[in-house]
Amino acid sequence: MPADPGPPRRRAFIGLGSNLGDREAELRRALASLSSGGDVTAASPVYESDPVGGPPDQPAYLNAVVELSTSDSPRALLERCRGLEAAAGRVRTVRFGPRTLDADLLVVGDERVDEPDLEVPHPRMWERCFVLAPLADLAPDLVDAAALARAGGAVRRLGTLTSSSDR
Ligand code: PH2
Ligand code: MG
Ligand code: MG
Repeated sequence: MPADPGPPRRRAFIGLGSNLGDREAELRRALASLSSGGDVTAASPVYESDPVGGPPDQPAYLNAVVELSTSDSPRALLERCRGLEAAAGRVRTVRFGPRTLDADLLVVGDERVDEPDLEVPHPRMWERCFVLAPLADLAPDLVDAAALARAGGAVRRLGTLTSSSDR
């Protein structure tokens, strides 16, 4: 009998952000931890941007997007995101306040989830160029130039996460 192929793999994207502590190290650690799951296929370049929303006088953010080819459910991916934030010692005080690590599930194939604690695709991703710019690098089929222009705002592209020698 042929082996059960298990649940199908889908293309999923997780957005990472940090504006507290060693921001680049936080993103690097999150990528390494996700990669240990064996289903990461790509990581975008890192982008720096001014904080959108939240209290005034916050440090600038670093953001990146990680691509997976995964059989995990959206709920399982949300749990992985929460695990990354907990490992980064994230403390939740004010909404959109500064954070060592924010890990947001953006897209899981063409699945739609609308639950109190989980919405997929991420409900605000199309308004945020700090999400769309790195996502467009990995998935130009999902984010075209018009979508990027509509998001507005400014991001500065830095180097890649996998190596510091190219910064
Ligand atoms: N995340 C937020 C709120 N504002 N601004 C930038 N530049 N980058 C972020 O990741 C970000 C933000 C809430 O998740
Ligand atoms: Mg977020
Ligand atoms: Mg979040």
